[in-house]
Amino acid sequence: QVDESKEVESIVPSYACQRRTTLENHNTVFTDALSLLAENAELSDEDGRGVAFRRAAAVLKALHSPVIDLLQLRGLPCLGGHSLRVIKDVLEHGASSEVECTKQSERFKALKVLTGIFGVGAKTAERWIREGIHSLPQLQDSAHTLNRAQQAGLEHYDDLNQPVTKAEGDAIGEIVEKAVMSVLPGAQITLIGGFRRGKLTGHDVDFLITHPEEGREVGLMPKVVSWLESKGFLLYQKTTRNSYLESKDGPARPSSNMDRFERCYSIFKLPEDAKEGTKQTETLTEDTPEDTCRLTTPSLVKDEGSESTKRANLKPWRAVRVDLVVSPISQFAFALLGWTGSKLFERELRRWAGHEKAMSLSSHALYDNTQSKYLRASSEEEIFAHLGLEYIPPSERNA
Ligand code: DGT
Ligand code: MG
Repeated sequence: QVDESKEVESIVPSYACQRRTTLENHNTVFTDALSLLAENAELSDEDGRGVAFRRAAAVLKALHSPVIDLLQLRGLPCLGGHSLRVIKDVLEHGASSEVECTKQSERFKALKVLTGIFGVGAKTAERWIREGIHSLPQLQDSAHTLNRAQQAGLEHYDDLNQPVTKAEGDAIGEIVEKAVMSVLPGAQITLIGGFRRGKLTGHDVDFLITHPEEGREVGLMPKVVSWLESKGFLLYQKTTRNSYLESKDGPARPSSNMDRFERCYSIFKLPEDAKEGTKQTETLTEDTPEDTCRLTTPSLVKDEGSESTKRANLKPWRAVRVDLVVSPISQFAFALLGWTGSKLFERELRRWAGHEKAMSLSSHALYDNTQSKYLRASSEEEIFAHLGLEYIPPSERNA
């Protein structure tokens, strides 16, 4: 008996970064349920519970067949009592009562609507809900002054809540490449985030920019942003020095060459014809009635269904969230690994590094606490090797 459970456990190792998780998920009915509870926990400032549900979902995503019996789960890691109850409920009744209840709760619905605004986090949404604001019209009627990001988020609410396709991501890639090449020839642009993992849609498009000569990337971001702005491609942008290092997950103290790490959160104005251009080169034009789709999607922000709203939505462009990150070449491999995701895969990599190897991993560096030194790497493969992990390619990091 004991041996048998050990056998199963060795098949599914407990850290997500030790497993290969493709996009082929045989257990979506369970993972959707667990992900929704994770989301609800995260929106309710219960990160611990959130991670527990995410880990449970990730284990089911890594299985090679659908779960049809609880006995199949014997010996699997990361499945706590609560997650098992949810899975059992789904197995027995086709749905989890807790999930259905959460989905229908006014609080969850309001949190979803409000955090659906770019620039609004769980804390802000929570505060508004306490004041009785549950919807976008209520927010607009309230006396709240929104910051610049939130104003842009509200203005482009419908577009930003519509998934970004790979074709749109590629079209934006071409624009970003043009911008970067005209301000720094020789620079390199890499698509990161979910699209690098092979996802077909995403909530944004993420790019990592570097230059093969260390130091040449300094000052690049403002130039790229100016170029994009001058061509009318940006509806909103905020450039920051990466503050991730100061968070609890980063290494204790950044070394001086880390100060260059810059990030730009933006909202792109993607012309419809730019998108069509990429589509044609990829698959020949497949006539997706995207404008029609947008027409029938009722705008939550504006006066629903009025003729003027419909006309306003018939615009020749669409708003898309785009994140740009610039990294010096010496940190490129760490940035690439850190920004490819998934979020859980990243979290598990850092947990593995800290708990199993006494190392601190960030998107900038890997520090070995035992040897008291930084470990260099010029490829993701080298970082996995430093960590004593088998290399997992991006398409298998979909934990
Ligand atoms: P999506 O966009 O919904 O398809 O999903 P992803 O996987 O592209 O997620 P996204 O765009 O939020 O972030 C991409 C990856 O970048 C994510 O897996 C973790 C990482 N990441 C996000 N924000 C930060 C940050 O502030 N600092 C660092 N170091 N990494 C971040
Ligand atoms: Mg993304």
